[in-house]
Amino acid sequence: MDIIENFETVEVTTDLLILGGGMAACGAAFEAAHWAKLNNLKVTIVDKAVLDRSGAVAMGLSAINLYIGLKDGKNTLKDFVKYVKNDLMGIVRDDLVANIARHVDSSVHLFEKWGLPIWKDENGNYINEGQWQIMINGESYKPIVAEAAKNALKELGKNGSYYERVFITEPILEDDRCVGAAGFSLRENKFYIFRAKTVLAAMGGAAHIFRPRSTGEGLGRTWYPPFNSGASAYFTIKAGAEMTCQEVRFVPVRFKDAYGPVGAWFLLFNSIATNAYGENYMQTRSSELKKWGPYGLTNPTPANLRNYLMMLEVMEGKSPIYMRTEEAIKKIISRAGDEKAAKKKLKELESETWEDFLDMTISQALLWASTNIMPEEKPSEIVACEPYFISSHSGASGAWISGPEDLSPPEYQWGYPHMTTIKGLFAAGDASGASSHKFSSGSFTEGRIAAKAAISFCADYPDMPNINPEKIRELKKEVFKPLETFQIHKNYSNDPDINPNFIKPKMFMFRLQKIMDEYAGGVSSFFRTSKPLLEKGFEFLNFLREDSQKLAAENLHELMRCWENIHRLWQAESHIRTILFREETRWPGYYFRTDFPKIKEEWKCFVNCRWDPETGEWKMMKKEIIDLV
Ligand code: SFD
Ligand code: AMP
Repeated sequence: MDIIENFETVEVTTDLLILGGGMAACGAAFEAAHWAKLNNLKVTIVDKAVLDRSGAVAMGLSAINLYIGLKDGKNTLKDFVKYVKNDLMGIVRDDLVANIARHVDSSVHLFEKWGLPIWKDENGNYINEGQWQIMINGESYKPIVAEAAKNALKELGKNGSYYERVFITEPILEDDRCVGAAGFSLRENKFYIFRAKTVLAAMGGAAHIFRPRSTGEGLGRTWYPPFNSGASAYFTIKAGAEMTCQEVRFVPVRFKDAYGPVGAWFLLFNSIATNAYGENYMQTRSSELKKWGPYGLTNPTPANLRNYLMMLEVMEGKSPIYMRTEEAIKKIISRAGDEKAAKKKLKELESETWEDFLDMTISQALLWASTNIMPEEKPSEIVACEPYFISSHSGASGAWISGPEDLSPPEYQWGYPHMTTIKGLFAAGDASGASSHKFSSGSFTEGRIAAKAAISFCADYPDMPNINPEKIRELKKEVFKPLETFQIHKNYSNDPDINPNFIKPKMFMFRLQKIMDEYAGGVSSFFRTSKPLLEKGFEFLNFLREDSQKLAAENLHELMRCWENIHRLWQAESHIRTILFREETRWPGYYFRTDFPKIKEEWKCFVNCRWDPETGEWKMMKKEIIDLV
């Protein structure tokens, strides 16, 4: 009997299908429920995990990194757009950044209403970490937001539903329109076909494409969650959508080995980082910034240039690099007043600094405890980590989406806001590109904007599309093929992981990471790459693509791992192709093209790419940057 016969095919029909259960997806469900109720439409959300603790906010967060504060006149949208554009070295869509920013405050107010504790001063105002970031007690951030999304769906009665532990593998297209998705349950023998009038991709970014610093004993510890594995990029690429900024990966600077974020230290506690000899490299190397166009000379220095100055120190042998926590705390305490006030302040700081990690990167607190680090006494090492694909922080890779009618120039507007170039397919959060710095709040907000537009798409296209049954049979075969491969060949060797007839997903992932690390400028290559290296890496990637046909899974969990790695492979391929195409170095602290070591005016443009589902060919394109501010 064929393995697939063991799997029941479950067909779900809905109007709006939301893929993913993270910040963008929860925002989408919340907003869609309102409009769906008015139009008697169905909304369905599908997450590979459990909404309460899935995605990048699973562990919680200690700050909301995008809050404009429009009602208090704290900031202007124009200032924010300028800030984001500068941080990305000129490469952003002003229309998208502004569209998210003009709505984000209302999302933050909702979070507070739903019970998220936001730090306040004695006058009841939010406490800022930096100009755009506000502090929260955020260990329960995700359950709070997920509860609101689920409650909103409940309001729809039988028209609102969510599926958890269902892994989405493939888009389904009919006549150039996205009409659904295929997936499988991680707990039951069920194959899912979701048929929809419109689909919103919100399956997050991608980790574990480059070899992480944490290997061996530390494997699985990354900054971005290892369970975000490139599903959004894969889904939109495979649907034939135009992608943008696939070269703009994000290299975060983090506390070494446990990946604790640095923002609170730099912005709230005003710490500095130094090399091993106590030199503040942001000062000693400031002349380097002049080489990087107007971007290097503005305040704050773009994230990638902050990285770059640190990387230069490391390459000169001046590491370890330290976050000078002890100096920062000393300075704050010295301003406290008398001895009693100083003691009180120290206690306060002690709890704030530990909570910063306990709220979002618990392992960093564990590492501090296990290595006898008390931040008030001893500095902590920081490093530039392996690259990630995340457009919601200071990266930008994702689908090329239509902008809002009232803000976007015609070149950036072809239909419903936040719809990709494929009819009926929308994208938000890490899934949509060129609108960085949205973070948790902006991703939730973008989900809301995209879902509202997707609901109006349903109203304009009221007929439910059909899916060819032959296509469903083919998809089912394809999805479960790794289970079959394992069953056919498992008795050839004694070790289930080693067999000449197949490759297990873990080994596959290691090979992908090695290629990316050594040829596309990962940690071991000091983030440097070049045409010859990329071309060689591409050759190996082609072998890996051939071997993806031989992926084997012993059980449903491993089947998910197989598909995660196929998704990663496509993210990796689009990345290599795009880095190769852009013949300059624009973000030296993200990757450095040694053969084109400078920033060039002629490359002040987006690089977009598209995989054609008809021909299987890739096309690379330059797209104009149209500045609105
Ligand atoms: O400072 C499938 N982020 C921070 N944002 C902030 O606002 N403040 C902070 O303090 C932040 N910090 C931070 C952050 C992230 C992490 C990991 C840490 C620290 C340690 C960034 C935000 O979290 C991020 O911007 C948003 O969460 C992005 O939202 P979205 O919706 O694009 O992605 P998601 O939340 O990760 O959700 C993805 C969902 O997709 C599911 N999924 N479902 C079905 N099938 C598949 N094949 C799927 N693949 C994935 C996931 O399960 C998940 O539900 S600081 O360090 O930056
Ligand atoms: P991180 O902890 O690095 O994810 O950063 C959290 C927030 O602080 C993000 O909005 C970053 O852009 C910002 N940030 C982090 N470090 C700095 C810095 N040195 N200068 C300015 N902004 C920073």
